[in-house]
Amino acid sequence: MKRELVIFMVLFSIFLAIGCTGNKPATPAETPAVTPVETPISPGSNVTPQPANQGKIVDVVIQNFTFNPKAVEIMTGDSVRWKNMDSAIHTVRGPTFQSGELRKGDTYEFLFTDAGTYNYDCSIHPSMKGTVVVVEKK
Ligand SMILES: [Cu+2]
Repeated sequence: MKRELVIFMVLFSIFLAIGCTGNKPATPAETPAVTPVETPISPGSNVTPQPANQGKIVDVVIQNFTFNPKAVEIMTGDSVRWKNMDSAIHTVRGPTFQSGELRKGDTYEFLFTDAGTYNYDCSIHPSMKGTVVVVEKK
């Protein structure tokens, strides 16, 4: 609620500032059909509340038959998101996770909840290897 007020004030200030310069021709008709995106917080019982302490997402790009970066270090609760940028199909195969076939542009995301070192590869090209090191979040 407070944030919305601040946004409104900022927008209003900008509106005033533009109005004061007065030396610019009016911008071409703006489309008034912009509907604000309302996301009401309903107490629906089927809505799982987001954990307050959400981890970050670390990106790994699959390109030229290589995981890049080859090794990432994250905290428990963080996720790794792989994205295949090759024309070739790749997968991400680890001890506790397994993606489907990733075509160009496809992503696969896995949330790591347990600390440890996870060596993984591509099941189609097992010479492609990578490592995720998960450190216990204090
Ligand atoms: Cu591959």
